Amino acid sequence: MKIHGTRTQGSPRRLALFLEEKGLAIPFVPVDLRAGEHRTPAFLAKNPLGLVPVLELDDGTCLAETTTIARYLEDLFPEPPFLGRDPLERARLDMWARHVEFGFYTAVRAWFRHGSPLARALEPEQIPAWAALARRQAEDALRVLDAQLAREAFVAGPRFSWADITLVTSLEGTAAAGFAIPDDCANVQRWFASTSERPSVVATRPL
Ligand SMILES: N[C@@H](CCC(=O)N[C@@H](CS)C(=O)NCC(=O)O)C(=O)O
Repeated sequence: MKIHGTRTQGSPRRLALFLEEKGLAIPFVPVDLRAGEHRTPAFLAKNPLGLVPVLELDDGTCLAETTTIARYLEDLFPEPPFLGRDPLERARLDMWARHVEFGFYTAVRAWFRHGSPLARALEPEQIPAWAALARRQAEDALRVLDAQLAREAFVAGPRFSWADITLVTSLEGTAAAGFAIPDDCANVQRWFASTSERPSVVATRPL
């Protein structure tokens, strides 16, 4: 199997980091988003939404959506687990992963796409007011996570999980464009300082 998407960028990086943590190697096929490679007929045949990553199996079957791909890989390679060991842990991890993805990540992605000159190739009709609102939403989502990280070592509890992977990659991915963890989120800042040093995070960071 192979993963379409650039290993150090955005959502494909979530999978690269997950694979590093699991000690697995699956080849990545880089996709040049700025050149619009994800909108070509060949790519749209793999994912009609035109988004990376896509996992392509040896028989040509294609799976899109990063969390869906992570679940499939976790089913194939369960150890060590990042999506939960039993029904309650799976539900708790899923809840926090959704808080990160639909709360923080969705907002910070909208801020980036509508507010950063770096994203103009992806979002030709940038709306500055949308960026301003999304930034406030992203910061508010981080405040919810900050309260959780006051109680727990990691986003979903005592162990590093898929929720942490989504949070660290989206924070690092938008820092270069100017998104900063608010000053009143000391717990997120502490978590970020230690998580940024994990070997999997370092190994998948863009040079
Ligand atoms: N819901 C999708 C989102 C994936 C996504 O946003 N991918 C971005 C790169 S990080 C992309 O392909 N962007 C291209 C575009 O928006 O045109 C997932 O979780 O896989």
